[in-house]
Amino acid sequence: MTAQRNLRSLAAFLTLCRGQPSTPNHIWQLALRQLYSIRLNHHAQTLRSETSQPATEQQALSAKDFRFAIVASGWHDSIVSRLIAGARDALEELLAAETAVEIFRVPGSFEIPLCALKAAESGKFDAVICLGVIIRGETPHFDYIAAETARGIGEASLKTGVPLLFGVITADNIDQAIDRAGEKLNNKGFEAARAAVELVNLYREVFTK
Ligand code: DLZ
Repeated sequence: MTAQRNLRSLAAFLTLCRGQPSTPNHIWQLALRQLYSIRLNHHAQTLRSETSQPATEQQALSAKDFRFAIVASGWHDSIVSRLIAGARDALEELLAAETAVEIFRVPGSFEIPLCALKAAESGKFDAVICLGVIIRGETPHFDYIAAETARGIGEASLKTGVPLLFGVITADNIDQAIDRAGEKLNNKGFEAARAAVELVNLYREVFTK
């Protein structure tokens, strides 16, 4: 709407200039600058609307016939439970069978990588969705746990060739963590599960003989 209004006022201005015997150079420059800024605004608006949803949002995505493991930690259980629910919602929405999803609970996020590695190595799952909540405390503990959890999950994925999804919230405080365990794409569990489905489809499509 703003771009349209700007464009209208620029058009009115140019019409006015056309009626003048000679329009000074700097006025034309002003008009050109205005036109350029309208173009930039329009471009930014388009980019914003394109990036607000993952590209796959527009594609037909299906979790049918795939199997998923969810590895979830026990610390901050009320928030982790929301991540599990979010992941289940996404998988159900994408038509995964209830029996195609297995949940494994570990004590804390630090324990996620090994369990995820074992699940991936079992050959029973097409993807492993890792869920946890790590909240910054007053000691450097947070940094060690967060770094090791991320590193371990990434390493297990590369080692096994199975997609392992990082649905672990690392937050400065409990409110930040709750914000990331909301509805649909505001829920890291939902987001990770959708990404899992996206990946298994991609790998089956592209890398299967
Ligand atoms: C010890 C600990 C701390 C301080 N904070 C968290 C946390 O915010 N989130 C989490 O998932 N786990 C935490 N843990 C537990 C560790 O992950 C791990 O379970 C223990 O250090 C035992 O190995």
